[in-house]
Amino acid sequence: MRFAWVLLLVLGACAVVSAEKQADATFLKRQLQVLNLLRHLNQPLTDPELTAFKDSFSPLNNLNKFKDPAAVRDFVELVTTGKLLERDAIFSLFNPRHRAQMVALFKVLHGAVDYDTFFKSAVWSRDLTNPRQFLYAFSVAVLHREDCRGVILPPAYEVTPHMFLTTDVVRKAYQAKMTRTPMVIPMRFTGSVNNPEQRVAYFGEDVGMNSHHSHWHMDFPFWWRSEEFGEQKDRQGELFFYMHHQMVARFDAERLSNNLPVVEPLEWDQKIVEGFAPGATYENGQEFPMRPDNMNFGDLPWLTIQDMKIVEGRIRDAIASGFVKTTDAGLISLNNTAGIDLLGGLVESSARSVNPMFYGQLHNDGHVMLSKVTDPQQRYGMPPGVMEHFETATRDPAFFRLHKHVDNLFKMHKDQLPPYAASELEFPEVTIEAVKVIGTCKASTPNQLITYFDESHIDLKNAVHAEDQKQEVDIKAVVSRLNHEPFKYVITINAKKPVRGIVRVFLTPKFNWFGQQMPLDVSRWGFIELDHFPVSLQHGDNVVTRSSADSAVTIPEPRGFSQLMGDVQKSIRGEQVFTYDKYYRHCGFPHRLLLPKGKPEGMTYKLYVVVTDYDKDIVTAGMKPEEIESLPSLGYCGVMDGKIPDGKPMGFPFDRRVVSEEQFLTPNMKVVDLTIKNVKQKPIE
Ligand SMILES: *[C@@H]1O[C@H](CO)[C@@H](O)[C@H](O)[C@H]1NC(C)=O
Ligand SMILES: [Cu+2]
Repeated sequence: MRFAWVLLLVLGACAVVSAEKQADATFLKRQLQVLNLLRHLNQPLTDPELTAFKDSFSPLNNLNKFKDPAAVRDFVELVTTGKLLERDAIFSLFNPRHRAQMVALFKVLHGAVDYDTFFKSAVWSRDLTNPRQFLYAFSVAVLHREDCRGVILPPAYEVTPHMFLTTDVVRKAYQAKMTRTPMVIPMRFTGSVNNPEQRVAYFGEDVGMNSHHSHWHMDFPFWWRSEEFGEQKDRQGELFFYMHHQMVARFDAERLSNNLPVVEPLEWDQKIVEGFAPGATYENGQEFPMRPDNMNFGDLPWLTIQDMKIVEGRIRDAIASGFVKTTDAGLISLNNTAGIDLLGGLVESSARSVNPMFYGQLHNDGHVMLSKVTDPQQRYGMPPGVMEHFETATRDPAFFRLHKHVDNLFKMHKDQLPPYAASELEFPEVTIEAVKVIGTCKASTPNQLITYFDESHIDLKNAVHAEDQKQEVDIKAVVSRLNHEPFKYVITINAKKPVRGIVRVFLTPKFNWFGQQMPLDVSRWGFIELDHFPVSLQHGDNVVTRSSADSAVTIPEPRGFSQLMGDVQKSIRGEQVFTYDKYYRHCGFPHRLLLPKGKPEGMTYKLYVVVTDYDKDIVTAGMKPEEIESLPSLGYCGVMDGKIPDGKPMGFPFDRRVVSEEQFLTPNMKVVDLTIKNVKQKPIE
């Protein structure tokens, strides 16, 4: 459970309020139906209950059960006129036609006035629509419907395994299926030792991280119009900046752990030095294109490199001048803490962009340019590359290069803001006296943490067609993944009077690739946020203990499809209890990846801890600290509705320039060295 607990202090400490509830029969039934709906998504429904819904329900006969009957008619028209994307075509969210159809379906699903209508509409549309187009619309609807809170979507890598697995694994899965032999198939990372980039492939190809990234983009769709769909999406533009900024910082830390220099930003008129061979095949049999080394960007029929440079020039102008031009000839200042949110919307760009005609959609188009780089003029009918899907993009090292390019625009903006004044940094009542990090493994010594690689199984049942879904054999892929020992922070804080604070914890490599220590003003941009949490302090010394598992940026390992199905079925039979959490989030960095790998001989990092004033930072006055605590993955994924409780800019106080390191580090901050050691085997606890 998530809690910060303060020794020496019983009253006023943040207690845990678990948001978990025992599932009733209705919830269990719904959860089961959702799983059945997504099984063998590429094949028509066979489940008798769902097939009966499909045969008996028609949205046109239930128009009074939709908020927007016209939306239902529009989608039905797409179906009846045969305009929908073919089922075996490759759905791309970046393709305007594919997206418009998906939104048309989303409006039907999201606008159903009750759960029953929603679910039956989903069943009705499932076999009419392209499977991944359906999956995306359905998932976003589940994530945004009040009556679906707590419903768990099975991991994307088990619903659409082709998007995550290499071709050889899928082929072996088919062999296993044909011969009805249960099988565990090892999956290797792409590339070979001749390619230094392969040393960090375990990070870019981690299925949990790809899942986090794709869920972020479902929680914060760039096409979301809050006027139409409700939900304001508090600080969506800033989250776009910060979540991707953290992915890049995390990737760089991983590279340094593997003796690779930090990633270079892409430039539109320079070659893309590293190639990438995904070694994967779409469900329809088309191979994901591979990109040889040293390719140049090419003009697409509808978008040139020159267009990209012009749009980026306008964004740079806006940042440098401190003003953004609006469509009605107005100007909005960027010179404030809200500037980053505006800029995030502009750069992505999302439907929140204040002027998409003028500032374009730099980031989205960057994805498309990279996706189509091997066949820019579309002469050879190549399918989209991995960069065109949020669930596959991070496999390609170019993803991080594109995002470093984008991140540098945000840095340019942040560097223009005035550095924080002492009054904004200090918390005069509070002094951090000591910080210690303690691992739970037997071999651990204080301030030394251990990482290792372990194995994870991916259920492949959905990767192969099944004639008879009842007689399935167990087929799994086994992948190697980074993990770390559990640890806790022990922070001694002195308070001059009883106060509430927010503890913010950041990690950064101590040395750069050249082995030099970096000034804080340089290193700060690579800080990885490990956690932030509220704490109640009493007068005098307080020893605050916090478990790594409670991190505000990570989520625990999700349950696999089979396990989830088994748990639900057993609970329906009354053999076990199923609990659910209405705040459950699919978005969140996998907890396993909280720490960078480090080195076998140990690698030195710096841990920065900052305590700020809770009563100044929190903007959700009605919310208690323990309620804030029960919101998972706040740090990178914000909240699904309402306001993000912490009003400080994301990454505070390291998001702005540091003029003098000595003056910057006020007594409410503390830095300690920390070693991360990568060992061959999971250490004994
Ligand atoms: C930005 O605003 C600050 C006050 O918050 C001011 O001191 C500074 O001069 C402004 N910068 C520009 C470029 O206007
Ligand atoms: Cu992204």
